Amino acid sequence: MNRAVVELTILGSILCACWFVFWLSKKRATKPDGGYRSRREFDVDLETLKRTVVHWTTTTNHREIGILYILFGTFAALWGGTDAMMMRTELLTPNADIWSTETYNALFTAHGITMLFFFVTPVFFGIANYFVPLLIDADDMAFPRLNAIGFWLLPPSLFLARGGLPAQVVGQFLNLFNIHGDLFQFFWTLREPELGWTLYTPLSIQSPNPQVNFLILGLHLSGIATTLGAINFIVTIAYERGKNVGWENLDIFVWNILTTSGLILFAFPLLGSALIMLLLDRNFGTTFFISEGGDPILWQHLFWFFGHPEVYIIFLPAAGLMSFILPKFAGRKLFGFTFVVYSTLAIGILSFGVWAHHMFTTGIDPRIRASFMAVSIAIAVPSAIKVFNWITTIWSGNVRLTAPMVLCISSIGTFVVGGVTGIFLATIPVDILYHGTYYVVGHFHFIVMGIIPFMMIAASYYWYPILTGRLYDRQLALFQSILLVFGSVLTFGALILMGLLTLPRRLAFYPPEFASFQRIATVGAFLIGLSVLLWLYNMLWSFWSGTPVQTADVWGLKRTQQFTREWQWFERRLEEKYGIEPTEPETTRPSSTTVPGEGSPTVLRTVEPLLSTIPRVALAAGTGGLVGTTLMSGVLFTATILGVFDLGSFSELAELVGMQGVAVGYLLFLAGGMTTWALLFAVFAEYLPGRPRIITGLAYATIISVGFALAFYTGQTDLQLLAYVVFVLIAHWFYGFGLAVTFEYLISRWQVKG
Ligand code: HEM
Ligand SMILES: [Cu+2]
Repeated sequence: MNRAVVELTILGSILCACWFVFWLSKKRATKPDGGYRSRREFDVDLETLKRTVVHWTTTTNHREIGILYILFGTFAALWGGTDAMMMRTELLTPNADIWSTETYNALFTAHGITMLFFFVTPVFFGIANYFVPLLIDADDMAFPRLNAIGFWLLPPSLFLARGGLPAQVVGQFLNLFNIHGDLFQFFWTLREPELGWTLYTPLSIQSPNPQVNFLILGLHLSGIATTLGAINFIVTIAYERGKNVGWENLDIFVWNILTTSGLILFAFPLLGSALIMLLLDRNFGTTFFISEGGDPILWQHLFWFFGHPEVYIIFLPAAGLMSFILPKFAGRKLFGFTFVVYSTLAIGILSFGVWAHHMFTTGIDPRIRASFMAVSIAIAVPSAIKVFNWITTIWSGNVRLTAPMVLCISSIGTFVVGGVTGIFLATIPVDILYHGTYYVVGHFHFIVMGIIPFMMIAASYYWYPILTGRLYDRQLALFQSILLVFGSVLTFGALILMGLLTLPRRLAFYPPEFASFQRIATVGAFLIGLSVLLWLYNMLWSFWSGTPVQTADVWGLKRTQQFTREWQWFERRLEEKYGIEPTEPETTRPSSTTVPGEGSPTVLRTVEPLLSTIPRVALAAGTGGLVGTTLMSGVLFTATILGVFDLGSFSELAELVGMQGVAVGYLLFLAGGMTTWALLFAVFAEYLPGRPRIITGLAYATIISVGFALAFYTGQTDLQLLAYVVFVLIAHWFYGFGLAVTFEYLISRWQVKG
């Protein structure tokens, strides 16, 4: 199949559908008097169109540039996502029969580059552009025009980086109309590069595809754009803070953007230099990265000196959003705020000292390797500090399960999986085994998918009222979030499992025994795709048709004193523009306190009484079980003497655990009666019929006697069988009686609600 045409068609169709949803929702949006708009109100005249275009292309307002960034990043995500879906489609079958192997190579290269450079950082820059000035009480960014330049460099760099694809399609159209000639040579020679996002030398030097040069230039340009943005954020946060905003009360998201910008400032210029060296090697005969006169490994050092900090450049803003949004729905402020800030700064510094963990298998000096292993494992500590603080925030909070909260909680889980698999990979022996396998792909996708887009989507829901003045469809959002989490765990969980079986990555084909794993991963990926489309639909449709906000305190943040500056700004604006008066909540409580019984009702406080009862309930059940089994044993012995029950069958119980003997079997029986069955009774007694509890005990015993009768049946027939069944039943009733009565007595004596 012709991938270039297919890909552009898919992308084009998604964009057209987006436009259609947007248009339709506008048309359907009711007017204040309840009626629909007339057709005339829709027609846009040329003048307005021109004005809008000029306005949006020349704006220097931080909020508008923020929106442009977000739109650009979303477009890139759809493009990179289409690449991902096409890869997963190829991997449905063991052979490379849907696309060619070359196409697959081009797909993962384009996917990685588009996602990392053109999706993640632009979207985070967009969010930061919009909200950082509001959060620090600044009028705008420090350099508004630089801000605009930073954004407008991005579309040309994306075009340079991915121009191979449209060029290929144009070439095919020219062929269709039989147009040839030197002038158009360009369209037949450009192909999407097949190098991997790491552009490893010597392959990237030897590749004859001229598109590689454009890719290098595009990446260089995007690096300049990113560095400009970072400088702007640093200066804005340092110098543009309002009167009441000091370093001590800077919001956590702002801290993260500041650290990220610092990392960018040191990492991206280095990438820029390395890219220029690569360009010189390719076109002007220098030998930086060539074996004769240079060293291909040098590229890896330079690239990963940028590349590892890049990992944190894309992760830290997501961590900032988590630390920012999670407390709002946990009803208490972030636990251990200062620790989270210091952990962010520590990550920022340590991230420059671990790059060689990507090069453990290149034959570098083992002593150097060992020290890089140590630092790589150490960097897990600040990340773990964050995780513990997030968990504690939830633990001591009063959780509201909104869509953003579902995404926050899930992200903690996926981040832990991504992080822990990363610590394994940082260990040299493990890395030697799993380097270049799906284990690596699974590991990093648990992060690049499992926290980065999750948190972007959480933020899009959380701030949607500020961005649009309307509410999104909350039901759909909840469904979409759960689907996204489910799809991600399915896809990338399957990848980790295939990786454990050491399936090599970056290949369009694989041994047939991996087919079911691969199919599961593809199904999961399509679920992710579907959920992203649902998100897009929700965002676009609610833009015109969502319920307009009636109050600035959409999330009830005032109640827990977390009505942060961006919402205060929104409140002022609603009042100025629409005369919506600020609201006051009926009750407020501090967002955290050490006084017991005050502050938000916590998970801890609801769980605590339960926790303290568990040991006593268990003890009561165990004692009840002992009394019950003792009574039951009496009946069983009687039955044995009468010849309707065979004590020998206890030895079968012993064989189950690999031992022998009737006595061992009997002890096991006793233990089971005191633990498993007794505890099950304690848990489910509530749901069984019958009061007082003796009846419940008898009902329970009757149910479990069926299993016993089957398990201990030794071929009795006729009357003997009847007697066997009757004895089993009576034995169990004794058990149930002893259990229930003892249990009831003990828990009422200890005054536990059982
Ligand atoms: C819809 C969700 C996604 C799916 C189904 C997906 C799928 C894939 C697949 C199949 C590969 C190639 C594996 C191989 O053969 O080696 C890959 C590689 C990669 N993906 Fe994703 N991906 C997704 C989202 C993302 C996101 C959100 C990012 C970054 C923010 C990302 C970054 C990367 C990178 C950097 C590579 C490595 C490319 C290379 O080997 O050069 N992916 N992905
Ligand atoms: Cu790294």
